[in-house]
Amino acid sequence: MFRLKTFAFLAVIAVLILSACSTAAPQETAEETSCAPNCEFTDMVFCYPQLGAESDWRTANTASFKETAGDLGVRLIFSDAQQKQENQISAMRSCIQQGVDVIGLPPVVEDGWEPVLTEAKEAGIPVIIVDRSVTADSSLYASHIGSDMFLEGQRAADEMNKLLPDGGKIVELSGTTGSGAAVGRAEGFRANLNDNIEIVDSQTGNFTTAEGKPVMEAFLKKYEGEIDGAFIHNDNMAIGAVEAMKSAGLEPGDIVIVSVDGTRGGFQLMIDGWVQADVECNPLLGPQVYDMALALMNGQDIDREVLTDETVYFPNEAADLLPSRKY
Ligand code: GYE
Repeated sequence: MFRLKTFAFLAVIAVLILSACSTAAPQETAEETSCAPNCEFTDMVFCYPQLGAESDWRTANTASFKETAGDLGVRLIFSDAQQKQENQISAMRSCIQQGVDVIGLPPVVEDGWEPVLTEAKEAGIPVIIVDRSVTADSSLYASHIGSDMFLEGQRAADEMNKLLPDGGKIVELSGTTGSGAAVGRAEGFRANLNDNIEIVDSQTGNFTTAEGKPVMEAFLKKYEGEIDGAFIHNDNMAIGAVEAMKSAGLEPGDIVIVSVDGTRGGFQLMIDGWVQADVECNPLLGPQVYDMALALMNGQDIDREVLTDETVYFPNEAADLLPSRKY
């Protein structure tokens, strides 16, 4: 009995010592990174608390960060917050505790990041806001790399104006409520939409196919025969919306659709005649973000805002371009 207790006691001590060793990484800061100014990618521990896996855009974004880390030799600490801000915040706190070199944050929503950004700043860990924006003061983070969501909304409206030159009634399937992507696209769209086009309803489909479908079903019931067009904030929701339109017996073009992302799914919808314009949003941000993270580790100057160069895709080129699409 005594021996058993002694053994158990020693075992507990051993586990405690081992776990202390594995979590007690040195607290490095950007300025104090010991390799600066000659840090290489193989010196970098990079934290990416991904916001979720809600869309093909997101899957491609995750793949870009994982594959590029593998190619460069960056040590990536990756997590998936399942579209919950509190999960992203705790993943960030864990990275701060581990003393990572740089954090890339793709924020699920815009508000509420001040406390954790302040904690990162106090720990000397630079944060690059990736993809969507935050409302926090820009002194709390190093830079933002991502799309101009307002411009995407404007581009979507320009296409809707061309599709409905005599005006009409449209619905909007918007992205996650409170996300920089949904807010920017909605505002940009309204800024450029012609006065003779009326947005009769707007509901969120949370950027997913599964949630986009019932939203469109409800629109079709509520405004039977009245809808001329739909602005849909991403291709995955467009896929769900088209399923609803098919079930309701609609044909391609009965309701014109402008979507966003330019994923393979969106290209297929253009080829099949359902989507008339797809505003590009590029998820392949890994290489750019790691380059900036390395510059930060080496104490170099960086741009405080880097917006992705994007375009609009149309059905007439969709079949030719689809085979070369990376996402
Ligand atoms: O458009 C959508 C994804 O934040 C730009 O998030 C991103 C958006 C993208 O779920 O498909």
